[in-house]
Amino acid sequence: MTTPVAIIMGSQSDWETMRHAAETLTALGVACDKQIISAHRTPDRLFAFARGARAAGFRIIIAGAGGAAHLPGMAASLTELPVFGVPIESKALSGVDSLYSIVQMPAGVPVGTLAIGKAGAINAALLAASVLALNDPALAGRLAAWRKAQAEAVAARPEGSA
Ligand code: RP5
Repeated sequence: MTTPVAIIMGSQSDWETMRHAAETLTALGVACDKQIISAHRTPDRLFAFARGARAAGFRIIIAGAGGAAHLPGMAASLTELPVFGVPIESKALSGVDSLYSIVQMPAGVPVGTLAIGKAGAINAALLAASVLALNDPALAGRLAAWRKAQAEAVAARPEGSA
């Protein structure tokens, strides 16, 4: 049994955000591998990972990076697997730098870009699960149940409004 999703991130400091992607996938019963791969500090690791990702059995890559966030785009340049990019909320520019770095890919090398921070990490996992669920009815059922539980957890009226 191969692991379908690779979660890669530029630094240990990104884990606090990217753990939400891992936790969401785990809740849906989707196995994921987690690796620190920096486009700038460990370029050889990036090339080896991205060029071998399909052969390793991965089907989707979730890549989180902050600041000059070149990791998702460079990974996408080295593989035809779907790459979802999560902009990390950077200290200096609140993640706008990360967002712009990830979202403005040139035509021909796509990165599906999510929101900055925790919401983006969770949604990257949900999007990955949605894609995998196209060929996995059991996962489609778990995803539908996850959405139903989310809807049921939302109160009809705000607390303290009576
Ligand atoms: C990026 O630089 C990483 O993705 C991280 O978000 C940012 C800062 O990294 P550290 O200095 O915390 O290692 O490459």
